[in-house]
Amino acid sequence: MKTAFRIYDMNNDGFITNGDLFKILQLLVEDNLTDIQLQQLVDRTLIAADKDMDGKISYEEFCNYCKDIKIIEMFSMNIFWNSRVYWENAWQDIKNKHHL
Ligand SMILES: [Ca+2]
Ligand SMILES: [Ca+2]
Repeated sequence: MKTAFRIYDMNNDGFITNGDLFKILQLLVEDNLTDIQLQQLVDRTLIAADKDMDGKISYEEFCNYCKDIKIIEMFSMNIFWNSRVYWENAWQDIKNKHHL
């Protein structure tokens, strides 16, 4: 879980912010989404995960959110980075979840 959180927390400040999420998703989706679509996904994810509404996702919020979306599966395993098929399935889940 901690590892997954660190992957998301690109600048290692202990919180996942809008900027962190944007960067990681940008890496993940490559050219499949425009920046605007990407930003919408980031915003929705933040709103969904940020329970105390301070605009960033703490480790606890991240854990709770992952229980819902199972995103942990793809970020907790390095398999994700090498497996295109695995990612595409996971991405489909995200799209369903967020009604994209
Ligand atoms: Ca951060
Ligand atoms: Ca928060």
